[in-house]
Amino acid sequence: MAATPIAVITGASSGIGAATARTLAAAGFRVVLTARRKDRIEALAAEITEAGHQATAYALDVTDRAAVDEFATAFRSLAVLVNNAGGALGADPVATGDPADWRQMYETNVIGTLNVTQALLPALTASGDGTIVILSSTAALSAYEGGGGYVAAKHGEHVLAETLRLEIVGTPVRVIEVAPGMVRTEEFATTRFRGDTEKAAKVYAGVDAPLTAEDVADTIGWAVTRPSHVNIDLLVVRPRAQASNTKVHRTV
Ligand code: 8X3
Repeated sequence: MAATPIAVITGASSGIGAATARTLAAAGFRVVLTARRKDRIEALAAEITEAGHQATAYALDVTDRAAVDEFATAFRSLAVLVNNAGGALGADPVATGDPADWRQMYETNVIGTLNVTQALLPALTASGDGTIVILSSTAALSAYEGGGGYVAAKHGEHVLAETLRLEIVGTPVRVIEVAPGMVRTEEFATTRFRGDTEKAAKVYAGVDAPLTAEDVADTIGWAVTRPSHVNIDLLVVRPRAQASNTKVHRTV
């Protein structure tokens, strides 16, 4: 019997990462959940296991290269890596944005993805049929006022995906970028506004209906389960009420 293919998901403690873990587990992958918050990924792994699927949890900070390298030693062969860890900090204009925020966003979104991808690329290649998913954002494709360091970091992640695809063509690994627009998750906007739930709620005010984490997980699951020779280079997914980063239909 062939071994169950393994999928590693970073940032699996909540939102799109957690939903993707559930989706890929249901699709037949043994999912390895990573995030900094061990209690959360352990609870999710238990939930997935109880549902009759295979899941394990491994506490990991993607910006800690030594820890990422240590984690990678567990894999000789890997089918799927979903680089989901990342996020936004602040919505200040360029004129007043905090360089520390910019640096941190570059560190988590770009260097985090680079660390995990570099460390697991040998195992993805060794599988003979590997898939790397990079969760960027529509912020990776065009700018918006107040997007600042997040837009810059996500553009960096987009370029990482494009460049890697060019460099590894001819190897049995595909690179899929999924770029979601407005997604309402438990934490994204609250983290961006440092716990200010009122400001966070305004992001989605009057929007019928923002994407959910499950909507995005569904697109990831679809892209990952296409036949091996089909590479979904870039998948942009937005709610119907959002026509661009700056054109959102609101009822209030
Ligand atoms: C999330 C989309 O519009 O907040 O990546 O940049 S947005």
